[in-house]
Amino acid sequence: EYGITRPKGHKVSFHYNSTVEDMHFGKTHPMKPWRLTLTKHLVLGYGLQYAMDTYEAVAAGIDQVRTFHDPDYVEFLSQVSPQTFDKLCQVPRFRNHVPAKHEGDSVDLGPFNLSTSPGADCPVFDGMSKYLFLYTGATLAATNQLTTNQSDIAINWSGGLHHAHKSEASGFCYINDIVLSIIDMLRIYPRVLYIDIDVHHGDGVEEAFQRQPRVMTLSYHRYGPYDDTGHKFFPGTGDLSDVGLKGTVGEHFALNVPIGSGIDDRQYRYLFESVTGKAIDAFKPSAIVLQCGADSLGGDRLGQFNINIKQHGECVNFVKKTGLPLLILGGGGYTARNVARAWCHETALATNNGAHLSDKIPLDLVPRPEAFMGRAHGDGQLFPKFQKDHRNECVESDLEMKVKKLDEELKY
Ligand code: ZLM
Ligand code: CA
Ligand code: ZN
Repeated sequence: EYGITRPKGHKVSFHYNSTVEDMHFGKTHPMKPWRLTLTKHLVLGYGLQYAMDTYEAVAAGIDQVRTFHDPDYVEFLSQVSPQTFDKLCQVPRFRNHVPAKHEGDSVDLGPFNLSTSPGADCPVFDGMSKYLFLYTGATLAATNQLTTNQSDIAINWSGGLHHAHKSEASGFCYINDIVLSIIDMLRIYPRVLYIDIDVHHGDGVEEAFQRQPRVMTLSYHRYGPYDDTGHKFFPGTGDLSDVGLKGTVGEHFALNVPIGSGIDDRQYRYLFESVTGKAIDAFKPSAIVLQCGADSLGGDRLGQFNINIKQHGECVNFVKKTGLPLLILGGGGYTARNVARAWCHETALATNNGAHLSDKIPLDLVPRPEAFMGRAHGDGQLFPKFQKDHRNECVESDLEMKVKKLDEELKY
C-alpha cells in the first residue's frame, strides 16, 4: 500500500536495541532517547522493516572501545552509575582526570567531564553504561556489515555521537562511536569520508583524525561569533580556516562549512551539494560515514536553521547516489517528533531508490498514533512545513565565497 519494495542486489541493514529508549539524561535535559521510540514506531508503521534486514544490537566490548578511548576513561564508563560515581571519583587514577575549574562554571565537574549535577551536559544517569556500550555496539555491527560486504548501506539512529574525545565526554556524547567505526573501516578501505549535517561542529571526529590523511572530515554547522542569547554556539570550533592540523600530513583533510542562523532549504542545498560534490571528486573516498543529526531542522529546540525534512533527506540521497558503502548515523535532534519524521524518511530513502513516503502517516499502523495527531503534533503529516523561527543571516555572496574558498582548499 505504501510502496515498500526491496530493490534486488541492494542491501540495507538497520541496527538497533530498544533498551536505549528507556534512558533518561535528566528531567529537562534536551537529549531524549525517547525520540528513538518514535522513530521506530514510524519505521514500523510505514512497513520499512520489510525493505531491510533488522539486527538487534549487542553491547560493544571494552577492548573495542579502547581502540580510540583512554583505558582509564573506558574503565570508568564501564563501571559508572549514580550509585558508584562518588566512590569511583576517589580512585587516584580517575581523580587525575578532573578538569580544571573555570570561572562561571554552573556545575561541578567530576573526572572526564562527567557530573551527577542535573544541569550538566554529560550527566551520570541510571543505566548509562548499558546505553553507551549499546549505541556503540550498534555502530560497530553496522560497520561490520559494510566492511564484510554484506550490506550496501547500514543504519544506526542511536549512534553518531560526534563530540566525545579520547578521554573526555562532551556535549551529550560519551563514547565516540563514529571514530571507532572509522578506525575499523581503515583496515579495509583506503580512504573514508566523514560528512556531518548535525547543526553542531563534529569536533571530536575531526580532532581524532587531524593527523590522518586517509580520513577526510566535512562538517556543516551553525557557527558565528555569538548566537541569539549572546553566547558562542556550541562547541565554538569549526571555522572556515580550520582545515586540519597545520604542518602534519593531516593538513587539508578537514573541511568546515560554518553557517549563520536561519539558513533555508535552497541555500543549504547549494552549500551541501557544491562542497560535498567537490570533496568526493577530489578525495575519491572508498566509503562514506554520514552523521544525520536532526537538530539542523527548522523548529529544533537547540538548532537555529530553517531547513525542512525533505532537504535534510536530500543530503542522504545525494550521498547515496555515489553508490559507495555508506554508514548512516543519528546524532543530535531535540524536537523529538521531527527527529522521528526525518529519520523515518531517511530510512525510506536508503532502502527505496529515493522514492518518498506518503505525507499521510499511517496512523492505524503506528503503535502510539496520538503522538502524531492533533495540530500541536503535526496533524498526522510526515512532512509538516516548519515555521521560520530564525532570522535568515545567510547572504548569497557569502555562501559563494565559502564554496570558492573550500574548492581551493580541495586542490591540495
Ligand atoms: N550548560 N538540563 C549538542 C551538545 C550541545 C555548554 C552551556 C549546561 C544545552 C543544554 C543540560 C537540565 C549534538 C553548551 C550549557 C546547561 C555549559 C548545550 C541539562 C539545557 C539543559 O535543561 C538542561 C537541567 C542542558 C543542556 C540545555 N547544552 C544546550 N546546548 C551545549 C551542548 C550535541 O547534537 O551535537 C550531538 C548529540 N553545551 O553550550 C554550556 C556551554 C553547560
Ligand atoms: Ca555538523
Ligand atoms: Zn547537534
